[in-house]
Amino acid sequence: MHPDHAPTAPMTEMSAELWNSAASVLETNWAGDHMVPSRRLYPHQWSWDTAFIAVGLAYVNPTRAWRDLRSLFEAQWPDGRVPHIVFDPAMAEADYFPGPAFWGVPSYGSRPAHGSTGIVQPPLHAVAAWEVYRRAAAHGAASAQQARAELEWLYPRLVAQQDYLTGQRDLGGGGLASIVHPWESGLDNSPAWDAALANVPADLSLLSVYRRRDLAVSHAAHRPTDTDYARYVGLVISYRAGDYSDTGLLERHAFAVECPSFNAILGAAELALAQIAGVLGLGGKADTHRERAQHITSAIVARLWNPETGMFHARDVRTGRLTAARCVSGLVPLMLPDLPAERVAGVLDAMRSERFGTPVPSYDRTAADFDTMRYWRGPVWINANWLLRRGLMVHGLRDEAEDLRAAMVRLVHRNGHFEYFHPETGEGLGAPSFSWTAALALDLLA
Ligand code: 9WN
Repeated sequence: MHPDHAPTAPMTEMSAELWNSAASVLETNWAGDHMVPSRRLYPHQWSWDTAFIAVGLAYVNPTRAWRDLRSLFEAQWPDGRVPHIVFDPAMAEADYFPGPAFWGVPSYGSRPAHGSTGIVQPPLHAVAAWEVYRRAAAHGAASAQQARAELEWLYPRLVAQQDYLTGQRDLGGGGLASIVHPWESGLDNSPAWDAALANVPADLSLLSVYRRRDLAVSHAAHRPTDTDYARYVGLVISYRAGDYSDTGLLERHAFAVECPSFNAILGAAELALAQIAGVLGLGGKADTHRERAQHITSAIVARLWNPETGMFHARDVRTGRLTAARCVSGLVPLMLPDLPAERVAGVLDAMRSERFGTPVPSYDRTAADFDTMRYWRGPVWINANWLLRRGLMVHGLRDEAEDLRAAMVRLVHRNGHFEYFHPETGEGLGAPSFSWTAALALDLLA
C-alpha cells in the first residue's frame, strides 16, 4: 500500500490490518489489464465485479480502476451490450465452464480478448466510474485530470449500455430490462428465479457432455446444483441458437424475468450518468438521465411491488406473475432516491424483520428452504449489503447505515476476504481472496 493512499481518518490496528490484507488481495488478483474475481474459481474478467472492484481501487490504485473499466468496455458489443465475462486469451478453455468456445462469440471492439459471453450483468459501472472520479482529486492534480479524460471516454459507452438494456431488453414493454439468464442477475441460484426456472427444461445429460469446472475448485454444497446447471447450460444454448438476438426472444426462449435489483441498479446508473454529464458540461443530457431514472423507479414500483409482502419481487415476464420468494434483490430498490416514502418504509420493515436482519442474508432466514451454505440461497454477500448500505444513506438513515457498515467490516476482518459468508456463524464460504469483498472492504474502511 502506498502511504498516500491510506484513509485520512486515524485507523485502529484492526482496520489497518484489514486495509492491508484487502489491498494485497487486489494486488494478487490483478492480471495485467484487468482484475479477476478469484484466481482459481473465476480466472477471467466479470462485468459487475469490475464495478465493485473499481470502487475499492479508487483508494489504492485509481489508474488500475480506470484500466479495468476500460478493458471491460473495450469488449462492448456493437449493440451496446457489455458482456458478463470477457475471456482472457492467456487462460485455457478448461479453466472455466462455460468457456469461450462454448459461447462462440467473436471478439468485438479493440480488446485483444478471447471473445466474451453473450449475456449481461447489472450495469453498475456508471456508479463505479462516478465513485472513482469523486476520489481522484485526493490523489493529486494528474489523477483528477486522468479521471476527467476517462469519464469522457466512458460516457458514450455507458449510455450505449443503458440504451441496450432499456431498448432491446425491455421484453415486457413496461419500462424495465428483462434478464434472460439467471447469471445476468449476478445472483445466480437465487430462489427469486425458482418459479420461472420451473418452465425451463433441465436436461441433465448436457452435464455428461460438458464438465462443471466450479466443482473441481469449490465445495458442491456451496454451489448451484446440477439441475440448476443443466438449466443454465440449456438457456445459453437457446440464446446462442438465435445469435444472442433479442428480437422475438419471448417466443423462443424459456426465461425472461424483471429483477428488482438489476433494475434498481439500472436506475441508479442513470443518476450517476446525470452527475457525469454535469461534469462533462452536458447539462441537457443530465436532465434526460434524471428523467430516465424517474421512469425506471416508477416502473419498478408499478410492476414489482407486492403489497402483501411489503417488498419487491421478481416478475416472470412470460406469465406476468411475481415470484413468492422474498430475496435480498427485493430490498435493493432502496438505492433509488425517488422511491415513494411508503415503499421505503416497507423495504425497511422487511430488512429489520427476522426474515433478514444485519448483515442481510441473500434469502429470507425464515423460509423453509433457507440454505446457510448454498450461494445465493442464504449466505451473506458483501456486495449486496454494500448496495443496501448505499440505500440507507440515500434515505438519510445514517445510524442504520453505520451499523451495517460495522457489521460488514467485522465479518470480513474475522473471517477473511471470502466470496460469501455463513449467515449464522460468519464462516467464510466459496472462494477465498475474492476481489469485490476486498475492494468493498477498502470503501467501508475509508
Ligand atoms: C457466473 C464472478 C461471478 C459473479 C456472480 C456470481 C458468480 C458465476 C459463476 O461469480 O457467478 O457468472 O460461475 O458462478 O454469482 O455474481 O459476478 O465473481
